[in-house]
Amino acid sequence: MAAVGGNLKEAREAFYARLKKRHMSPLWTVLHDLVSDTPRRDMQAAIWRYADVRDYLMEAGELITAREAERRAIILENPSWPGEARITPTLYAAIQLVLPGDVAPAHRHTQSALRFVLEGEGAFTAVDGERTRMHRGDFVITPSWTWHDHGNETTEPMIWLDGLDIPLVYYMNASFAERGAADRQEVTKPEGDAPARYGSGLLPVDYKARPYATSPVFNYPYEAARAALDRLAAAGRFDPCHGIKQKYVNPATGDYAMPTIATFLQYLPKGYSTARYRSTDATVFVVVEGNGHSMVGETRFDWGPNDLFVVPTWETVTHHPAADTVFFSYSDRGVQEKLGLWREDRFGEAPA
Ligand code: GTQ
Ligand code: FE2
Repeated sequence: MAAVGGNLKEAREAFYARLKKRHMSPLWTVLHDLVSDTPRRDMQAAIWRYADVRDYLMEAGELITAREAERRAIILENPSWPGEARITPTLYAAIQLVLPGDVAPAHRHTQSALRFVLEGEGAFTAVDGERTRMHRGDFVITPSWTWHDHGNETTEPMIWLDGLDIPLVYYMNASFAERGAADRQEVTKPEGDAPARYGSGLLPVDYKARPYATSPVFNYPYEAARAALDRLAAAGRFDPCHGIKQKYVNPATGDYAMPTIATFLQYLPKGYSTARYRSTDATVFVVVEGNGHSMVGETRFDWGPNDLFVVPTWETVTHHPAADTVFFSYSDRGVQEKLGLWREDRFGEAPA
């Protein structure tokens, strides 16, 4: 160092410039950004009000058909990352409109999708040869690389939330997609086959579950899930941070229903304010029932049915329901758990 005398700063800059030309860079200028003491704070909390999003979606319905759009959906982007189709670091959210008579043509891709129905009764999606009719609050899965098309033979629009692992797959650059030869895939199984075969507490005798497989049950109806929450609420044992919170699971493995997206259904009775909580999985919340507000860091979000908000990584959250409330939520928790990365902070509160 003595050799460079008083011009150390200039010598360093010159050195960095020479490194850059050779596609190299000094670790010590970026180490604390790369290996941060706590998760980055570059993601924002945000809320989308349903009435607002719905208006835009109906406008889209006048401007483009489902066939031309392939999927008529409006992406909810985290305000921190415009143009990136990300609502959290790894996950995507959009609101999709399927109008009466629409054909959202068959395609398949390596990205996994969840649907959570916000409005409408009885439109369908077909997944690998089987149709399922969808109702408000149903959680429906399109597994990776399965053919799927959507349609609506009812007289009312259907609107659902699309949750996909698009940013995760993009980051790993593992995207493949194919468009079907026909708009509609061939229906090869009767409606109700999957719930009977896999979703009734019974499995085919020689069924072999693969680790990390997507659940063979591809529609988790709200009615059954809601009834279960009611019974659990009556039994008590509320978690101070979560109230009653259940995860959707693959009945063959006991693991999350989807490999890349963990999904949850949660009940908070009127007046039950939750204790402070944070975790490393940035989470998208959908208000299925109820109204109230949440504090996400210092920000207050007032919410009602079908509003959607996102809680950033490691941001402290509390919920304050003014009526009996049900949340659907999703995050990359399952991925983080498998990689040994997931952490939570309950600020001293014990789980229920
Ligand atoms: O419904 O198949 O929001 O493939 C994004 C990609 C929906 C779908 C999205 C998709 C779909
Ligand atoms: Fe798709």
